Amino acid sequence: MKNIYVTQPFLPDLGEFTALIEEIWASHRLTNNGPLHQQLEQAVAEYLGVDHLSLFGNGTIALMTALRALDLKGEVITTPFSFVATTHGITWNGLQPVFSDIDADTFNLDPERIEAAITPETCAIMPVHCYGTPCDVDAIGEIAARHGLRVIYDAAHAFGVRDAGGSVLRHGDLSVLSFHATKVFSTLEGGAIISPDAETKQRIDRLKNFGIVNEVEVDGIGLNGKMNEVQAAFGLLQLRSVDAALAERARVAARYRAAITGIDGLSCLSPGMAARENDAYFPMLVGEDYPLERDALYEALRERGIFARRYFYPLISSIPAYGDLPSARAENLPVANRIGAQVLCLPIYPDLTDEDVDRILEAL
Ligand code: T4K
Repeated sequence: MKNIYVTQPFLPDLGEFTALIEEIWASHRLTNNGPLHQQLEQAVAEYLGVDHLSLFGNGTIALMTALRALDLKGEVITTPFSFVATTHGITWNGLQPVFSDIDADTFNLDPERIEAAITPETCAIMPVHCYGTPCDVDAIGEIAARHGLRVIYDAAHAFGVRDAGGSVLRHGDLSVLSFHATKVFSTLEGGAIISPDAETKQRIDRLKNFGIVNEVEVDGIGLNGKMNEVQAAFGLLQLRSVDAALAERARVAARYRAAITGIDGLSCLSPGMAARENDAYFPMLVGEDYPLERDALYEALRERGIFARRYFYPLISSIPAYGDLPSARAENLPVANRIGAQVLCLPIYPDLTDEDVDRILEAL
């Protein structure tokens, strides 16, 4: 029986990709804001309904650049329930991460706990729209305004997610996307920063290109965060079928949800937390009423060729680099610790067939 992994990227037509690669060959333009990069930047911004977007070579460099662009010093309040890149981006900027607990219904930062974590050293909040579920952006925005803090959303999971007012990426000072191969929309590796205005976008575009202004001027300490033409070519083709891919993800999620509500001890996030969801992940919680503990279920599924993943276990606050921080103590993060011990992300991707889903449900 074939193995089923937590995700599988959907690939564009190889003939169409080859045609674009031939264009790249003919032009000899491989990177540094080439024509396909320019096309993709505009096309992704249009698709998402945002005005100012900068493409990046990956999401982690985009996170690092976003924090750098705001010229921050001090502590950044963030979630322990995410991929390690969220906190690493903070630390690579010489900033101090401070972990704050999550909400049990959304798995995103709990605004009340953010407020309690603020000190005179706090300069910013970095929430994550975890699994693509929007954060409580109004409460976070209000807290940030009251305390004079910047907000940088790690929106790595939130491609295409909309709330009642439009793209969820418009909130905060900056939002950062990932276009990794495992994401809803991919450029092989890739990412983007959404800026509120043209001036901020220009600062970010310079920072991702070493700080270069022109042949003789370098403004600030930039890095190399650029996306190349091959990545952009892949992205242009992916964008054409992203709506179809989202529809297929919704099909899988609906099938899981309908069945899982009938299995004692298993629960999943409520649908409808965004006006438009992206079903980037399908997390479920393995509760006490289920006959197996989460890790035993994870192993039992593996034995059946089903590679679900424990995103996000261990918590970022539990890895050696961060485990000694005062905010990393388990008593400070009771909800994140509980969810981290119970969560299991089931396979979800456009090409997962109804038969595959039924095989997974049968195993559960
Ligand atoms: N912030 C958040 C909240 C994030 O979740 C991430 C990335 C970032 C920031 C950083 O963005 P990037 O710098 O990555 O753009 C994966 C991804 O590598 C990572 O991008 C992602 N989050 C994280 C949640 O998941 P792994 O170590 O679990 O990936 P891996 O290699 O085990 O892949 C999972 C499964 O996907 C494999 O079993 C098979 C399948 N797969 C994977 C790849 C890479 C494929 O079928 N094809 C592939 O090419 O981290």
